[in-house]
Amino acid sequence: MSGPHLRDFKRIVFFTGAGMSAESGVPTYRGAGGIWKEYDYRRYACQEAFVRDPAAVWEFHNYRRGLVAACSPNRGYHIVARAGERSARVTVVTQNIDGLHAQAGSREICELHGNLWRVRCDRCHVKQQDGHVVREELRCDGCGGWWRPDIVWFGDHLHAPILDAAQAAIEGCDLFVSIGTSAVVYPAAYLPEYARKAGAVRVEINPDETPASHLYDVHLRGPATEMLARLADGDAELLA
Ligand code: BV8
Ligand code: ZN
Repeated sequence: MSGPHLRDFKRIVFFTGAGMSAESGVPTYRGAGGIWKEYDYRRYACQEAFVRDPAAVWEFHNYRRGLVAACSPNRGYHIVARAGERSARVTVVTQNIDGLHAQAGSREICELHGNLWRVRCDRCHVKQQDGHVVREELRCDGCGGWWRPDIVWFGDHLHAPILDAAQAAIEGCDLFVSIGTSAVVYPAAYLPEYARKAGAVRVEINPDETPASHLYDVHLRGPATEMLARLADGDAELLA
Protein backbone atom coordinates (compact mmCIF):
# COMPACT_ATOMS: atom_id res chain seq x y z
CA MET A 1 0.00 0.00 0.00
CA SER A 2 1.41 3.44 -0.88
CA GLY A 3 1.55 6.10 1.84
CA PRO A 4 3.62 6.29 5.06
CA HIS A 5 4.83 3.10 6.78
CA LEU A 6 5.76 3.03 10.46
CA ARG A 7 9.09 1.33 9.67
CA ASP A 8 10.27 4.39 7.70
CA PHE A 9 10.32 6.67 10.76
CA LYS A 10 12.73 7.13 13.68
CA ARG A 11 10.70 9.21 16.13
CA ILE A 12 6.97 8.46 16.29
CA VAL A 13 4.25 10.06 18.43
CA PHE A 14 0.83 8.39 18.66
CA PHE A 15 -1.76 10.96 19.84
CA THR A 16 -4.84 9.05 20.96
CA GLY A 17 -8.42 9.71 22.05
CA ALA A 18 -11.50 7.71 22.95
CA GLY A 19 -11.84 6.35 19.40
CA MET A 20 -8.68 4.25 20.05
CA SER A 21 -10.64 2.31 22.70
CA ALA A 22 -13.97 2.15 20.86
CA GLU A 23 -13.24 -1.29 19.34
CA SER A 24 -12.28 -2.53 22.82
CA GLY A 25 -15.81 -1.65 23.99
CA VAL A 26 -14.97 1.48 26.01
CA PRO A 27 -17.67 4.13 25.32
CA THR A 28 -16.39 7.31 23.65
CA TYR A 29 -17.34 10.75 25.04
CA ARG A 30 -19.29 12.45 22.30
CA GLY A 31 -20.10 9.87 19.61
CA ALA A 32 -23.19 7.63 19.58
CA GLY A 33 -23.50 6.13 23.10
CA GLY A 34 -20.94 8.70 24.26
CA ILE A 35 -20.63 8.91 28.07
CA TRP A 36 -21.24 12.72 28.13
CA LYS A 37 -24.50 12.06 26.24
CA GLU A 38 -25.77 9.97 29.14
CA TYR A 39 -24.10 11.68 32.11
CA ASP A 40 -23.73 15.40 32.65
CA TYR A 41 -20.06 15.95 33.56
CA ARG A 42 -21.14 18.99 35.64
CA ARG A 43 -22.95 16.57 37.96
CA TYR A 44 -20.47 13.65 37.99
CA ALA A 45 -17.04 14.70 36.72
CA CYS A 46 -15.83 18.10 37.92
CA GLN A 47 -14.35 19.51 41.14
CA GLU A 48 -17.56 21.41 42.03
CA ALA A 49 -19.60 18.19 41.82
CA PHE A 50 -16.97 16.37 43.90
CA VAL A 51 -17.04 18.99 46.68
CA ARG A 52 -20.85 18.96 46.60
CA ASP A 53 -21.32 15.16 46.68
CA PRO A 54 -18.14 13.02 46.64
CA ALA A 55 -20.12 9.76 47.04
CA ALA A 56 -22.16 10.44 43.87
CA VAL A 57 -18.99 11.20 41.92
CA TRP A 58 -17.47 7.94 43.17
CA GLU A 59 -20.58 5.98 42.22
CA PHE A 60 -20.17 7.28 38.65
CA HIS A 61 -16.42 6.55 38.54
CA ASN A 62 -16.85 3.08 39.99
CA TYR A 63 -19.41 2.46 37.26
CA ARG A 64 -16.82 3.57 34.68
CA ARG A 65 -14.17 1.36 36.35
CA GLY A 66 -16.52 -1.59 35.97
CA LEU A 67 -17.04 -0.79 32.28
CA VAL A 68 -13.32 -0.45 31.50
CA ALA A 69 -12.25 -3.46 33.61
CA ALA A 70 -14.32 -5.64 31.24
CA CYS A 71 -12.36 -4.36 28.20
CA SER A 72 -8.93 -5.28 26.88
CA PRO A 73 -6.54 -3.63 24.38
CA ASN A 74 -7.54 -4.20 20.73
CA ARG A 75 -5.15 -5.03 17.88
CA GLY A 76 -4.41 -1.35 17.31
CA TYR A 77 -2.95 -1.09 20.81
CA HIS A 78 -0.60 -4.01 20.14
CA ILE A 79 0.66 -2.47 16.89
CA VAL A 80 1.42 0.76 18.80
CA ALA A 81 3.13 -1.13 21.65
CA ARG A 82 5.23 -3.25 19.26
CA ALA A 83 6.27 -0.20 17.24
CA GLY A 84 7.86 0.94 20.51
CA GLU A 85 9.92 -2.24 20.74
CA ARG A 86 11.72 -1.49 17.51
CA SER A 87 14.42 0.94 16.53
CA ALA A 88 12.03 3.85 16.39
CA ARG A 89 11.54 5.83 19.59
CA VAL A 90 7.79 5.86 20.24
CA THR A 91 5.86 8.13 22.62
CA VAL A 92 2.13 7.75 23.28
CA VAL A 93 0.37 11.03 24.12
CA THR A 94 -3.15 10.10 25.22
CA GLN A 95 -6.29 11.88 26.37
CA ASN A 96 -7.64 8.53 27.57
CA ILE A 97 -7.86 7.63 31.24
CA ASP A 98 -8.56 3.87 30.72
CA GLY A 99 -4.92 2.68 31.02
CA LEU A 100 -5.17 0.40 27.94
CA HIS A 101 -1.90 1.62 26.38
CA ALA A 102 0.08 0.52 29.45
CA GLN A 103 -1.90 -2.74 29.56
CA ALA A 104 -0.86 -3.43 25.94
CA GLY A 105 2.80 -2.93 26.86
CA SER A 106 3.50 0.63 25.68
CA ARG A 107 6.12 2.18 27.91
CA GLU A 108 6.56 5.87 27.10
CA ILE A 109 3.07 7.26 27.81
CA CYS A 110 1.93 10.83 28.58
CA GLU A 111 -1.53 10.57 30.19
CA LEU A 112 -2.68 14.18 29.64
CA HIS A 113 -5.99 13.72 31.48
CA GLY A 114 -4.91 11.35 34.25
CA ASN A 115 -5.89 7.75 34.98
CA LEU A 116 -9.13 6.09 36.15
CA TRP A 117 -7.15 3.58 38.29
CA ARG A 118 -5.24 6.17 40.32
CA VAL A 119 -6.53 8.31 43.19
CA ARG A 120 -5.18 11.40 44.93
CA CYS A 121 -6.17 12.83 48.29
CA ASP A 122 -8.07 16.09 47.89
CA ARG A 123 -6.42 17.45 51.04
CA CYS A 124 -2.79 16.17 51.26
CA HIS A 125 -2.52 15.29 47.52
CA VAL A 126 -0.80 11.96 48.16
CA LYS A 127 -1.42 9.59 45.21
CA GLN A 128 -2.25 5.86 45.18
CA GLN A 129 -2.48 3.34 42.31
CA ASP A 130 -5.52 1.05 42.52
CA GLY A 131 -5.91 -2.42 40.97
CA HIS A 132 -8.78 -2.95 38.50
CA VAL A 133 -11.30 -2.73 41.30
CA VAL A 134 -14.25 -0.73 42.52
CA ARG A 135 -13.01 1.72 45.15
CA GLU A 136 -14.73 1.37 48.52
CA GLU A 137 -12.40 3.23 50.89
CA LEU A 138 -13.09 6.93 50.14
CA ARG A 139 -11.09 8.51 52.99
CA CYS A 140 -7.31 9.07 52.94
CA ASP A 141 -5.61 6.90 55.58
CA GLY A 142 -3.00 9.68 56.06
CA CYS A 143 -5.09 12.80 56.72
CA GLY A 144 -8.72 11.65 56.53
CA GLY A 145 -9.36 13.84 53.46
CA TRP A 146 -11.46 12.55 50.53
CA TRP A 147 -9.77 10.40 47.88
CA ARG A 148 -10.68 11.78 44.42
CA PRO A 149 -10.05 10.08 41.02
CA ASP A 150 -6.64 11.30 39.71
CA ILE A 151 -8.32 12.53 36.54
CA VAL A 152 -8.14 16.00 34.92
CA TRP A 153 -11.75 17.19 34.88
CA PHE A 154 -12.99 20.22 32.90
CA GLY A 155 -11.68 23.36 34.63
CA ASP A 156 -8.73 21.44 36.17
CA HIS A 157 -5.25 22.38 35.01
CA LEU A 158 -3.26 19.63 33.35
CA HIS A 159 -0.14 18.43 35.17
CA ALA A 160 2.55 20.74 33.65
CA PRO A 161 5.42 18.17 33.58
CA ILE A 162 3.23 15.78 31.56
CA LEU A 163 2.12 18.48 29.11
CA ASP A 164 5.77 19.61 28.74
CA ALA A 165 6.93 16.02 28.08
CA ALA A 166 4.19 15.58 25.44
CA GLN A 167 5.12 18.86 23.75
CA ALA A 168 8.84 17.97 23.73
CA ALA A 169 8.14 14.54 22.20
CA ILE A 170 5.98 16.13 19.47
CA GLU A 171 8.54 18.88 18.71
CA GLY A 172 11.13 16.11 18.10
CA CYS A 173 9.02 13.64 16.11
CA ASP A 174 9.20 12.78 12.37
CA LEU A 175 5.81 10.98 12.34
CA PHE A 176 2.70 12.16 14.23
CA VAL A 177 -0.29 9.78 14.14
CA SER A 178 -3.57 11.04 15.63
CA ILE A 179 -6.03 8.21 16.40
CA GLY A 180 -9.70 8.57 17.39
CA THR A 181 -9.97 12.07 18.77
CA SER A 182 -12.62 14.69 17.95
CA ALA A 183 -9.99 17.41 18.59
CA VAL A 184 -12.35 19.73 20.53
CA VAL A 185 -10.81 19.74 24.01
CA TYR A 186 -7.97 22.10 24.96
CA PRO A 187 -5.09 22.34 25.55
CA ALA A 188 -4.76 18.81 24.01
CA ALA A 189 -6.23 20.10 20.73
CA TYR A 190 -3.33 22.55 20.38
CA LEU A 191 -0.76 19.73 20.16
CA PRO A 192 -1.09 18.77 16.44
CA GLU A 193 0.04 22.30 15.58
CA TYR A 194 3.39 21.55 17.27
CA ALA A 195 3.83 18.54 14.96
CA ARG A 196 3.14 20.76 11.95
CA LYS A 197 5.76 23.28 13.16
CA ALA A 198 8.24 20.40 13.70
CA GLY A 199 7.79 19.40 10.02
CA ALA A 200 6.66 15.89 10.98
CA VAL A 201 4.56 13.76 8.59
CA ARG A 202 1.02 13.94 10.07
CA VAL A 203 -1.58 11.19 9.77
CA GLU A 204 -5.15 11.44 11.05
CA ILE A 205 -6.95 8.14 11.72
CA ASN A 206 -10.68 8.76 12.23
CA PRO A 207 -13.77 7.54 10.34
CA ASP A 208 -14.99 11.15 10.48
CA GLU A 209 -13.62 14.56 9.58
CA THR A 210 -12.59 16.67 12.61
CA PRO A 211 -11.97 20.40 13.18
CA ALA A 212 -8.22 19.58 13.05
CA SER A 213 -8.26 17.57 9.79
CA HIS A 214 -6.70 20.47 7.85
CA LEU A 215 -3.54 20.05 9.95
CA TYR A 216 -2.84 16.55 8.56
CA ASP A 217 -1.09 15.34 5.36
CA VAL A 218 -2.78 11.93 5.27
CA HIS A 219 -6.36 11.05 6.34
CA LEU A 220 -7.14 7.40 7.00
CA ARG A 221 -10.95 7.36 7.26
CA GLY A 222 -11.65 4.10 9.01
CA PRO A 223 -11.45 2.28 12.37
CA ALA A 224 -8.20 2.45 14.38
CA THR A 225 -7.37 -1.28 14.20
CA GLU A 226 -7.66 -1.49 10.39
CA MET A 227 -5.93 1.83 9.68
CA LEU A 228 -3.02 1.06 12.04
CA ALA A 229 -2.62 -2.32 10.31
CA ARG A 230 -2.30 -0.36 7.05
CA LEU A 231 0.45 1.83 8.52
CA ALA A 232 2.19 -1.37 9.58
CA ASP A 233 1.50 -2.87 6.17
CA GLY A 234 3.68 -5.87 5.34
CA ASP A 235 5.48 -5.60 8.64
CA ALA A 236 4.95 -9.14 10.01
CA GLU A 237 6.56 -8.32 13.35
CA LEU A 238 4.17 -5.42 14.01
CA LEU A 239 1.14 -7.32 12.72
CA ALA A 240 1.86 -10.60 14.58
C1 BV8 B 1 -7.88 23.61 31.38
C2 BV8 B 1 -11.03 13.28 31.50
C3 BV8 B 1 -6.97 25.53 32.47
C4 BV8 B 1 -12.28 13.41 32.27
C5 BV8 B 1 -11.32 15.06 29.88
C6 BV8 B 1 -9.42 27.02 24.92
C7 BV8 B 1 -10.45 27.15 24.07
C8 BV8 B 1 -11.73 26.70 24.46
C9 BV8 B 1 -11.97 26.08 25.69
C10 BV8 B 1 -10.92 25.93 26.54
C11 BV8 B 1 -9.66 26.42 26.17
N1 BV8 B 1 -8.84 26.15 27.18
C12 BV8 B 1 -9.54 25.52 28.19
C13 BV8 B 1 -10.81 25.38 27.82
C14 BV8 B 1 -11.85 24.73 28.61
C15 BV8 B 1 -11.88 23.19 28.43
C16 BV8 B 1 -12.21 22.80 27.01
O1 BV8 B 1 -11.37 22.45 26.22
N2 BV8 B 1 -13.51 22.84 26.71
C17 BV8 B 1 -13.95 22.42 25.34
C18 BV8 B 1 -15.07 21.43 25.48
C19 BV8 B 1 -14.33 23.58 24.51
N3 BV8 B 1 -10.59 22.59 28.79
C20 BV8 B 1 -10.37 22.30 30.12
O2 BV8 B 1 -11.17 22.51 31.00
C21 BV8 B 1 -9.02 21.70 30.44
N4 BV8 B 1 -8.42 22.38 31.55
O3 BV8 B 1 -7.85 24.17 30.31
O4 BV8 B 1 -7.40 24.17 32.55
C22 BV8 B 1 -8.19 26.33 32.57
C23 BV8 B 1 -8.96 26.18 33.71
C24 BV8 B 1 -10.10 26.98 33.81
C25 BV8 B 1 -10.52 27.82 32.75
C26 BV8 B 1 -9.72 27.92 31.61
C27 BV8 B 1 -8.55 27.16 31.52
C28 BV8 B 1 -9.18 20.22 30.89
C29 BV8 B 1 -9.68 19.39 29.76
C30 BV8 B 1 -9.68 17.90 30.16
C31 BV8 B 1 -11.05 17.43 30.54
N5 BV8 B 1 -11.04 15.99 30.78
N6 BV8 B 1 -11.26 13.73 30.16
C32 BV8 B 1 -13.09 12.17 32.32
O5 BV8 B 1 -12.94 11.32 31.47
O6 BV8 B 1 -13.91 12.13 33.22
S1 BV8 B 1 -11.71 15.58 28.27
C33 BV8 B 1 -12.30 14.17 27.42
O7 BV8 B 1 -12.95 14.65 26.26
C34 BV8 B 1 -11.23 13.27 26.85
O8 BV8 B 1 -10.17 13.04 27.70
C35 BV8 B 1 -10.78 13.99 25.60
O9 BV8 B 1 -9.78 14.90 25.88
C36 BV8 B 1 -11.97 14.80 25.24
C37 BV8 B 1 -12.46 14.49 23.89
O10 BV8 B 1 -12.70 13.22 23.70
P1 BV8 B 1 -12.09 12.32 22.52
O11 BV8 B 1 -11.05 11.48 23.16
O12 BV8 B 1 -11.69 13.07 21.31
O13 BV8 B 1 -13.40 11.46 22.27
P2 BV8 B 1 -14.75 11.89 21.53
O14 BV8 B 1 -15.77 10.96 22.03
O15 BV8 B 1 -15.01 13.35 21.61
O16 BV8 B 1 -14.39 11.57 20.01
C38 BV8 B 1 -14.08 10.25 19.63
C39 BV8 B 1 -13.56 10.33 18.19
O17 BV8 B 1 -13.16 9.01 17.80
C40 BV8 B 1 -14.59 10.82 17.19
O18 BV8 B 1 -14.00 11.78 16.34
C41 BV8 B 1 -14.96 9.55 16.40
O19 BV8 B 1 -15.24 9.83 15.04
C42 BV8 B 1 -13.70 8.72 16.52
N7 BV8 B 1 -13.90 7.26 16.48
C43 BV8 B 1 -14.98 6.55 16.88
N8 BV8 B 1 -14.77 5.21 16.70
C44 BV8 B 1 -13.51 5.08 16.18
C45 BV8 B 1 -12.96 6.39 16.05
N9 BV8 B 1 -11.71 6.60 15.59
C46 BV8 B 1 -10.98 5.49 15.21
N10 BV8 B 1 -11.46 4.21 15.33
C47 BV8 B 1 -12.69 3.96 15.79
N11 BV8 B 1 -13.13 2.70 15.88
ZN1 ZN C 1 -4.68 12.86 52.57
